[in-house]
Amino acid sequence: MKTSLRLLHTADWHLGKTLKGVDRTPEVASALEEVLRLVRSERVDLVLVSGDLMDHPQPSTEAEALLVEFFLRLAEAKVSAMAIAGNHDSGERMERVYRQLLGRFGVELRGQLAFAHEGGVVDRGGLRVALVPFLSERRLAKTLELPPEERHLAYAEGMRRLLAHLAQEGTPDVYLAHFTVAGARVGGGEYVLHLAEHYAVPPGALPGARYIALGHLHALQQVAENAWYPGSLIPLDFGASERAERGVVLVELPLDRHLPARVHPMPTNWGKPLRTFRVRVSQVQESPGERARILGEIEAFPGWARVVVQGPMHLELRDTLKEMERVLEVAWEEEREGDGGEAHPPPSALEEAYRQYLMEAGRWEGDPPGEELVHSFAELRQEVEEHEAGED
Ligand SMILES: [Mn+2]
Repeated sequence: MKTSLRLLHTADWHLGKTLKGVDRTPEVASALEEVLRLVRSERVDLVLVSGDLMDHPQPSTEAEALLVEFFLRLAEAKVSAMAIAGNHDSGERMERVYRQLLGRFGVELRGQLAFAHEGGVVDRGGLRVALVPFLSERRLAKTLELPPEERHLAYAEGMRRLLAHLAQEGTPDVYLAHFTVAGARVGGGEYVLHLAEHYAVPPGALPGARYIALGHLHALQQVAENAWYPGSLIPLDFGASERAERGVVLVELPLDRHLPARVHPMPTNWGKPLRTFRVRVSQVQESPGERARILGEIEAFPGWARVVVQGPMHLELRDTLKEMERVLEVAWEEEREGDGGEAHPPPSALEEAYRQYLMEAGRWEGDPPGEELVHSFAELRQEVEEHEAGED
């Protein structure tokens, strides 16, 4: 006799992702095959996808085809699924196209936030699940109908109210949500904008559900007693992604509500690994043997590589590296006296670049102070992006 439900929690697929011109979609597709294999071998009843199914609001046809195929194959296997939009997805597309279409096959998708009485909490054979797609700060203020004087209410407080509101008629068993929990580790590839401190929700603001299935941060981790991120399906970007642990989370939810959920994080190594190699020009020039050893090591690496070279520009070395099929980027750094050899990571978003500009221009301390300017800049950019995406 069945005594518990078996849930498989995944997130941040980023279908359609390209890295330095290389389409990663085939790697995500293989990872999704592995997910389907796990669904069978682990006898999963319900699959939860916590946002960022797509990398881009206007995804490639291949990305869309894979998304549809995945859910149809689950439906054929008579496995239920629920998913929400993340900040990379077009909430409107998910709501108006995929929800309509895949809803016919028993898949519950939400692109736009709904309160409990509007369908924001679904009941599947007694299991109540709250579906909380990504909300920008601006939309959160609008959704909660905050008066202008409260618009600057922190994101954390807004989310706390929202999550609590969804629990008005009894706390749902499970939440699906896409946001940053304060204090969590990033896994690489997230937008800096949406990771800024004012977007983080403290663990104390999370509801007392039996399980909270989070998406947004790309590293596998537990952030509260009942809340987990599975991380992205594949390593998405150079930097933190190279080392972060990723995977899926298998959750056994006893039918007896008084029993706690049993959570099994399952680390995976899907997708090609990413690695940054650091090379000094002086090292390469030392001897032909040393040069062959270094280049051989890069060539033998089975994933995608970035090479950071330190020292004076060396055209022949640069061209040799650029011709290697798996080397996606060659970056040059001036060698500095007493430099520990750490490359400064490139600014990963416009906000980072703007922050750096303010510091360099000596405008960090001032009126208004730097962080406030960056915040306004981020809001403005977000407004433009949302407008372009046809939201509102
Ligand atoms: Mn993501």
